[in-house]
Amino acid sequence: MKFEKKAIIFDLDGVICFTDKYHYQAWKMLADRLGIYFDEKINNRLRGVSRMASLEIILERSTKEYTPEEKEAFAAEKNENYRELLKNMSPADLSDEVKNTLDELRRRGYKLTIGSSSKNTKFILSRIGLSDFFDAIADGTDITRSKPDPEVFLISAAKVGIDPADCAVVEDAKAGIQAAKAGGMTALALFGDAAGCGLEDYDLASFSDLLNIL
Ligand code: B16
Ligand code: MG
Repeated sequence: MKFEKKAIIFDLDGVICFTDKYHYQAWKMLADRLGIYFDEKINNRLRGVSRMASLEIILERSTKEYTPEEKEAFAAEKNENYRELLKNMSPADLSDEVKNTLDELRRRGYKLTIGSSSKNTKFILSRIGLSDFFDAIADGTDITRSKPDPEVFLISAAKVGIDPADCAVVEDAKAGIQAAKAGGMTALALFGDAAGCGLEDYDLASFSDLLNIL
């Protein structure tokens, strides 16, 4: 199968690089401090979900009610833990497969952009040495509605002036696949709960499988 596209929009966490373990550790530190049960299975539900929506999922197991101000403080505390952990990342966290595939896609003339829910997108890209690589970045700082709303992908496409119908989105989260389809884009699922979710246009066997279908 071949997809005729002009731009490829990449999710960041779970597609370009893997920050799951740092999200997990940072949320776990907060949950332990608050005495709330939290495990890797619950963490899987946080993929592609915004920071505040993630906090609400964690607080489902809390016996206490918290005010909006307390919740803001918890989210800020988690983010401080998380950013400290992200300092462990380096260009070694960008695999050769991802880098070589991105380079080849660029050589083939595609616009390459990011569409991530994360407000830490630019920091993560700087840690893995991709600060200046992408043609455009749309992230958690640009949007008011998180995936499965298509806002982040529509902004990313608009930044490079490409019609949504000419964009393919690469996602590891079902919420991201839903967002791509809601935006009128082609949805390519890679790992996570995106793969086999039933809404995707194609299941990628690996990141470099992009070179077979584009
Ligand atoms: P932050 P993506 C998402 O990034 C993560 O998958 C999700 O786990 C996280 O809660 C969300 O970003 C917000 O991240 O707290 O850094 O703003 O997969 O959309 O690249
Ligand atoms: Mg993701």
